[in-house]
Amino acid sequence: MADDEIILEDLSDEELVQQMHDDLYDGLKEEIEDGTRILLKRGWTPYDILTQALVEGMRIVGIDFRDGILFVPEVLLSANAMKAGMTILRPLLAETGAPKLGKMVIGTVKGDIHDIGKNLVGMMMEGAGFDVVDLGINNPVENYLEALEREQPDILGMSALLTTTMPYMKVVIDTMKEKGLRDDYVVLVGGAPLNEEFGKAVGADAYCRDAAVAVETAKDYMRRKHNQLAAG
Ligand code: B12
Repeated sequence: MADDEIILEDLSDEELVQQMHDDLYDGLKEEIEDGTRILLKRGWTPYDILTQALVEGMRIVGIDFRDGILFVPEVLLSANAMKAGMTILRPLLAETGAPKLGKMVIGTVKGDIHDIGKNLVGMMMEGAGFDVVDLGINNPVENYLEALEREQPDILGMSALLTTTMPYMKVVIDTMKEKGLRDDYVVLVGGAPLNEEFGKAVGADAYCRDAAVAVETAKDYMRRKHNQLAAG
């Protein structure tokens, strides 16, 4: 054992979270899995682990990626480590026993392979009681339309992380309009480069900054839908 090897169990919560940021940065999958399990054992909620250890760690990776300190292969390792942590948390988030609120189809748009944020939104929506059908990455408009037809969801969610792919959301929404389908669904959009104004401009019902806002917004729309049905 190297002298400087760190025993995760021996760290305080604060030190462990800090160490997990470093391990995520270094793309250390097993360490992230261990850290996630230790925090769970210490009574942390899956949501706190997600946001404080994993998402915050990825935010730091993002800064150094932007600044040319980290490159794609390294960030891929970080992403894999993050996903390993999310895999442990997913069943716990989905296990809340919340009553079924509705159904969502979600996918990353054509040309874009970023899926961590989309997966996180899917997990949180499941945890809140939505059935989630995940179309994965790089989805052309046909995939969305087929899934809407097949799954008859209440909500369509689209994710984009690149300024070059986010305009594709408008292609999907415009096609839905052409086919007379737009008003049958609540369309939520998200991804780091988007904002409220963009959401409005492409004709989405709402832009959601993060997974927690996505859940609240989705619940809100479902409440309105039920009230309308009750009134009508
Ligand atoms: C990880 C990462 C990668 C990984 C992706 C791995 C994976 N499986 O996802 C890899 C290494 C593959 C990658 C590749 C590339 N990347 Co990249 N990547 C990132 C990075 C560092 C983190 C993204 C992430 O996972 N964040 C963590 C999650 C939790 O946050 P999030 O995605 O924003 O999601 C949250 C919200 O946005 C929201 N949300 C997201 N989706 C949705 C959907 C709905 C419906 C709702 C309601 C909400 C919602 O909720 C989420 C949870 O809270 C970002 C940096 C950044 N600041 O975003 C760059 C970044 C997005 N990448 C960038 C670039 C340039 C690229 C490449 C072009 C690099 C290259 N030269 O090849 C390629 C493009 C590949 C492609 N065609 O898609 C740029 C984009 C710049 C721009 N303006 O367009 C960024 C911003 C980095 C930078 N500053 O330069 N990348």
